[in-house]
Order: sequence, then structure tokens, then C-alpha cells
Amino acid sequence: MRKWNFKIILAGDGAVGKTSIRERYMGKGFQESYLKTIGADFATKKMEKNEELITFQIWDLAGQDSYQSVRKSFYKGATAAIMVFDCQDPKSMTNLSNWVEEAIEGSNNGILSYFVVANKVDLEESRRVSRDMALEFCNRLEIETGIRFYYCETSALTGQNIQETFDFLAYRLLLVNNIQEVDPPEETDGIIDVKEAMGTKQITETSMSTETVSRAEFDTLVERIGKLEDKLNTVQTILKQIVKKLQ
Ligand code: G3D
Ligand code: MG
Repeated sequence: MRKWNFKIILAGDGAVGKTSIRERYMGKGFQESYLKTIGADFATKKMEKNEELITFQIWDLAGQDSYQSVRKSFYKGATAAIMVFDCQDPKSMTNLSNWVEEAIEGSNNGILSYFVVANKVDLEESRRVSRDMALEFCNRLEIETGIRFYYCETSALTGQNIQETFDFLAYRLLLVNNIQEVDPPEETDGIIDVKEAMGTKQITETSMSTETVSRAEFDTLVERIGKLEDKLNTVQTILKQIVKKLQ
């Protein structure tokens, strides 16, 4: 049996659910260590897949700005990144472009597999980022960075797609390490290859050279999401006023 040690980092704004996702995956009573110096903690979990013994070392950043200067140690040696946003909060999604940038730099381009995760999808009523919006954003990230992204929607509360995400991650990490004889996980419906999902749209876009897709275009998208967010806030305020009057 071969042994693998994969360092996985959870990144994203505060309160999007990083710690909850990790705890949901690990179950109660796991061993964790807190590294005060970098404001991060990690915990390990083992799994077996075919003839491979995998140890996941899952790192979770507390997210305080004050720790930004020491973040480098957080990304060092990481092989996979799970970029988490809250589906109620479009800004937490657009902020992922900064998180991705930081992860690329901090890991010295060493991260082999990137996931973007829309968390808290159990909160259907207050969801403000649709799957299409998220895929569009991931597509832009792909064009910007040249990195392949997988996208999935999770709930740390109900457990939706949590196990599936880590199973798929293990599979991808073995593949990128040239282990071809692993079976894909049984449940992969919830995991979306962004490139595949964007289909023909992606082809027309990538047929232009990557250089022609500018930072400006990316910023426009971020701006558009921002405006949409403002509009939604206005509608929400109006609705609240109506409800108040009705009461
Ligand atoms: P962080 O580690 O990214 O900062 P946490 O985020 O895991 O601490 O989660 C922040 C809050 O969101 C917590 O609520 C947590 O219970 C809640 N949360 C996380 N994931 C989900 C989810 O999938 N669905 C729902 N409904 N809530 C979630 P509190 O109230 O403890 O601050
Ligand atoms: Mg946390």
C-alpha cells in the first residue's frame, strides 16, 4: 500500500463556513492543532482508495487580516485548495479572486487542484448567488489564471456534497500524481468541471488568446455582481417595508 500525504487548505472570507465544512467532514472528536503564529489550525484524516492510503491534512485559516503577513506558511506545501464562499453573499464569491491569487503566490504555484465551493445552499430563501452566476465567475477565474476549477454546492449543516467533495479531491490528487488505476468515486453528480459546464461558450472564449481577455473584463463582471447586489438590497428593503405596513 502506497502512502500519500496531501495538505489541503480551506480559504475564503470569514463566516462562509470553512470550519464547519471541515468539522462536518471529519466528524466529532478529531485531533486538531492550532498554530497561533499564522492564525491557522489543521487536522488530519486518513482514507483508503484502491491500494492507496491517503492522509488529508486539512488546514483552516481563522481569517484575521492581522495575520496576512504570515500567511505564506499557511500555503506552503499545499497540494489542493478549497475556496469557499457563502451563497448568500456575492461579495464573498468575488473576493475569491484575491484568495486564489494569494494561494497561487503563497504555494509557489504548488497547488495542483482547486475547488470553488458555494456553501450554505440549505438556506434556499436567502440564496443570492445562483449556480450560473457562480459558474460564470469560475470561468472568468479560469481564464484569468489558467487554472482548472471544479465547482460544487455544499451545506455544512445538512452535509450535502461534503463527503463527495473530499472523495473527488482524493481521486483528482491521485490522478495528478499519475496514479491512473484508481476508480472514480461513485457519487460525482454534485461536482462540476467548470470548463465542461461552460461548454461551447468556453470554446469561443478560449479561441481568443488568453491575453485578449483583460483584467478590465474581469473587473466588469465583479462590478456587475456588485450592482446586482445593490439592486437586491433595495428590493429587500422595499419588501421589508411592505411587510411592516401589512402587519
Ligand atoms: P468560517 O470558518 O469560514 O469563519 P464557520 O465559518 O464555519 O465558523 O461558520 C460561520 C457560521 O455559518 C456559523 O454560524 C455556522 O454554523 C454557519 N454555517 C456554516 N456552514 C453552514 C451551512 O452550510 N448552512 C448554514 N445554514 N449555516 C452554516 P454561527 O451562528 O455559529 O456563527
Ligand atoms: Mg473558521
